[in-house]
Amino acid sequence: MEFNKRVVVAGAGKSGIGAAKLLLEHGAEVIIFDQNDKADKLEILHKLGDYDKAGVVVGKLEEALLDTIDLMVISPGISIEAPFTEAFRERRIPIWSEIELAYQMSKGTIAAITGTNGKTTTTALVGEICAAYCKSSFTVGNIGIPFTQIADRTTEDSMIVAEISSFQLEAIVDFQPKVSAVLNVTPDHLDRHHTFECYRDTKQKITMNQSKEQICVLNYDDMHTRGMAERIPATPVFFSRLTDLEQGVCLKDNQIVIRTEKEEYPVLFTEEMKLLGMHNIENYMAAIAISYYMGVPVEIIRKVCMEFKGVEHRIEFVKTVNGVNYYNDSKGTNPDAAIKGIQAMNRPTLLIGGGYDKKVPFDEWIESFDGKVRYLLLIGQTAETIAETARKHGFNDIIMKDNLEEAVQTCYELAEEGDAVLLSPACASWGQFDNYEQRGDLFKEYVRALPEH
Ligand code: UMA
Repeated sequence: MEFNKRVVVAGAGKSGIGAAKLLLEHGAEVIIFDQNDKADKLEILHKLGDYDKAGVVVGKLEEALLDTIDLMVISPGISIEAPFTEAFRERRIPIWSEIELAYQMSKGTIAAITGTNGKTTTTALVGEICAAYCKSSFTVGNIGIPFTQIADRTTEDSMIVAEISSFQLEAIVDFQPKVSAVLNVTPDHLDRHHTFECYRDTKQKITMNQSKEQICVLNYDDMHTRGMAERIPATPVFFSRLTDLEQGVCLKDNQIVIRTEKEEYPVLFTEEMKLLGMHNIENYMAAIAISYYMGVPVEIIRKVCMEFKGVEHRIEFVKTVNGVNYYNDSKGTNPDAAIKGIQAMNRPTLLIGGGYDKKVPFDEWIESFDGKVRYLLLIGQTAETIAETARKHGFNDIIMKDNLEEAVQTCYELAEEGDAVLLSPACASWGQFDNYEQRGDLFKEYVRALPEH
């Protein structure tokens, strides 16, 4: 497909590079624009490859340049309300999110999964299920591989499983998955979406272009996603851990079953799952519903569910040192996810938290400590706010640290045999790290270097 347009790609991260390369490959002229004035232009050009229709601008974009621009493709990390986007709107230049571009340029059917928590685990599981069924299957999106990066490799038979964040949904236009899913909605990213209602409605956009023949999988146990069923154009399919549903995916004597209008299909017993925690039962249920409606046979779904081992950085066991278990939950980037992390601990815990400030409250996270947390070690921008909240709730065993390495060292010195040390920050990593993966990798590196006495 030829794409003879002049395009500004905003953001020179993974998704910006993926989008720019895809556009260049299809004949577009691309200016990649990054607001970071320290970004290395040559390095960005090098990442783009050998195309003479590529240009790079860093810092500020001259408005005069926009007169010849047909489209802007925006990276998820950049808000659609960023001041520089105004000049595009004034000129009526369409703004597409990176996943919209990927959708326009790809073939095959899409399962798109969003929600505040559990989306990476659910996406990874659906991805493995689809890969066991379909030779041409791809697992992409917020999980780490930009959708644009693989768009050219898709065919009519491809199955694309995409983890979709609220950021990626801000600027979709026609994006239309065969099966969408909203797993749950709790406050997150309010610095970007302002109010909880805006955040919830942005999540709901995942289904906005679907038709009645297409499916939206929703969590019956979450009042916000349950409520979406009445507002969406797709056919809703519920999953529920707490209610025996007439139709949908639910539990029957500890066994996850799929109930359709005509049949009931047993899939697997919860004891057969390798991942622990109630939230993972929900993730499996959602993944089972999504895969079933993507057309994967139940036997394949069952087999992959039984083998699935989970994802890195999510309550990931790292090592035992001097009888102390260390866990990496760097993906606990909001209070709700971090609550799941602390709930999964069955030992006295030294908890490392804090990071970038997304302006969300920490009260429920502190309340979930439930006498389990021996010390709370705080790092990053939110350290002081979390400490204040903790004291308000009567929790005073707080230690402030300058960085993650020092926090790990202090845990090592204070932990006693039989304890757990958990990195589950309840905050995004930005400010101190590039992303949660880097934070988790460094944590594991520090832990692996700790000596036994
Ligand atoms: N930049 C600007 N202006 C801004 C912000 C950023 O110019 O206002 C520039 C930065 O200088 C940088 C580039 O944009 O060069 C970074 O772009 P990006 O932040 O969109 O990051 P990518 O590398 O493209 O990664 C993005 C997702 N990042 C975010 O949404 C923040 C990755 O999700 C995703 O894996 C990747 O696309 C592939 O699809 C990460 C994430 O943190 C895991 N997601 C959030 C979360 O899970 O909570 C939503």
